[in-house]
Amino acid sequence: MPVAFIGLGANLGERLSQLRAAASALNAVPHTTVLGVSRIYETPPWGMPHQPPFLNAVASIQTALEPLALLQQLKSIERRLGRPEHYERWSARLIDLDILLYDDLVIDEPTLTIPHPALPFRKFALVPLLELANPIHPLAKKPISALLSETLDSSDIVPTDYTLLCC
Ligand code: A4P
Ligand code: MG
Repeated sequence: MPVAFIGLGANLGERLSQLRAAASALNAVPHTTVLGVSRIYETPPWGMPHQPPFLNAVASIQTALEPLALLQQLKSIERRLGRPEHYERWSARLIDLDILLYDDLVIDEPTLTIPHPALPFRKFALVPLLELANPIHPLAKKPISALLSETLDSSDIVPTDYTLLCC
């Protein structure tokens, strides 16, 4: 069954409980099991000045859902956790769920880009992903560890003592 990596982020509201609720909801998605969860990191807002800091984590999942069906499930979890259906892109958020990698698939469609285009540039995604696995990025043709050592992102991301506690 395909393995995917999901980025979780929140910078509004009860960030920790929202991340935990999202991880539990992910484990309840049909035909999907959470295989592992990273530590939770406190991270400065990337590319979004004047916003509160984020909590970020990554979960690995095994899923029989096709990528677009998985994206619909993630959007449904975001809405159930209070994220409005329409919002300004890159605005502060109660919860954000992104598909970072889905096996070694490469998809470039209007509603879905895999691998997530910003993955190589974001320590807050690369570091927790690397806690779980070191897959080859199918476009860069390099492992995540190599992307992390090459990234210019110097942000100070800090592991917390919190865990996702989900599954
Ligand atoms: N979409 C396309 N590809 C994907 C994918 N691989 N995973 C589409 C998920 N969604 C994908 O995303 C907008 C649309 O992108 C979706 O409807 C889907 O069809 P969104 O999550 O609804 O909106 P957004 O999050 O405002 O935009 P975007 O481009 O997803 O932004 P990112 O990449 O999520 O970045 N700094 C820190 N420290 N931590 C963060 O988590 N997050 C962002 C947002 C910026 N800075 C951050 C963080
Ligand atoms: Mg997003």
